[in-house]
Amino acid sequence: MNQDDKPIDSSRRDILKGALGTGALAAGAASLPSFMFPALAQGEQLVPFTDVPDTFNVRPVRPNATHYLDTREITTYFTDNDDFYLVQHYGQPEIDNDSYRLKVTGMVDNELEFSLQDLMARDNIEQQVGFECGGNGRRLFQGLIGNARWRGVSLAKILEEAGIQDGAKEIVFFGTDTATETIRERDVEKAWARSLSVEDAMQTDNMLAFEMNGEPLPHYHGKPVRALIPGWYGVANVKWLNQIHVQDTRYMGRFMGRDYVTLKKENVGGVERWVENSVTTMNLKSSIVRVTEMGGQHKIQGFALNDGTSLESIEVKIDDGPWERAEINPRSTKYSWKLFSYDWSNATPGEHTIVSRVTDVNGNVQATQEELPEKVSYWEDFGQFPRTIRI
Ligand SMILES: Nc1nc2c(c(=O)[nH]1)N[C@H]1C(S)=C(S)[C@@H](COP(=O)(O)O)O[C@H]1N2
Ligand SMILES: [Mo]
Repeated sequence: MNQDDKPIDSSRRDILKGALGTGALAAGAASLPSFMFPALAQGEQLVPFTDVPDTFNVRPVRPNATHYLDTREITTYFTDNDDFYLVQHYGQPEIDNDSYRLKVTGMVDNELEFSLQDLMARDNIEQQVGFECGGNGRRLFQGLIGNARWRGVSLAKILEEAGIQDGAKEIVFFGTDTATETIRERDVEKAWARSLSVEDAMQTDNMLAFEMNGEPLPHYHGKPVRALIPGWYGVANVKWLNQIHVQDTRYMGRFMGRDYVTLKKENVGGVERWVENSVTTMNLKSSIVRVTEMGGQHKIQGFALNDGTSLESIEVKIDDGPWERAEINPRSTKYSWKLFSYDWSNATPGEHTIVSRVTDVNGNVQATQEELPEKVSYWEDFGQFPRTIRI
């Protein structure tokens, strides 16, 4: 294992949590490079955002509840398993490792069944992958987000072993979690599921993960096995995975066809139309999450996420000033989040508006909210996010 891949000592995070807002001491932090998002050093303070209301409240993890981070507290490259955001729509099923089975069914030459042991015995792969919920956004100050080191096995190799038959179109991933859905006035029992086209499913980086930051996949994150589709919004990463089904029709379940569906105005061959799309790969996005001050020197920090395309730059703009390049954490990998840091010299007392934008190597630039198409619903909130602070 690469030394850089080691999760940061979780005790440091605890220190930081205790220190936030109190200006208390966090030993050793001052010697870390700025892009490490060190815990607050002696004399270092968080500068309060004026756009975060005092009533904004991040609750501790509770069973079956959505959990979001206080992004002002992002100080580690890997998110603690205990603080990594949580979204589940049908609850959090308990699965016994010994009786767990994953089936591969449908239009395959060989239907397969794996125990957890069977999966773990295959060639393992490990990747750093960060992702956000397709419903993440400014209303939660981007809290539905996390970055972790995942271990598992190749999805494509399992599908190859099963042998996808000609004419197959879609791979459906079923979770163990079920709920009663009322559809056209009828109550039906449905398992949580998402699908991918055969082509998307066969991408070599896709994995079935059973470890998160060096620990067995935690219950709330899909124990014992989840799909992990790097570069995609979190909704693709089906937790408590128990069946992979290959079929020749589109899968039209709620989380493909109705929820996690963005409605936006687009030009369709010269005609302005309202278009619906299922959320897929992550849009190019960055956001500022914290500002610190020490000895009059300010630092602006944030993250970027996208579909894995290399980045050209992340820039920061203060008030009506020019775009200035931020430093991107060099330990970033293709699918990790990219933390950035910008040294803000000579910040003047008063109210300021600060914003970041990310540009990829293909010249795509994160747009302002105003430049983006007119949109209904909060899915895919990836426009620039100006923040306000008081120095
Ligand atoms: N089985 C199952 N998998 C699921 C979900 C779910 O409700 N059930 N929610 C999805 C959504 S919308 C997101 S954003 C991610 C969140 O993963 P996390 O809770 O591990 O952060 O899980 C995805 N996988
Ligand atoms: Mo989500």
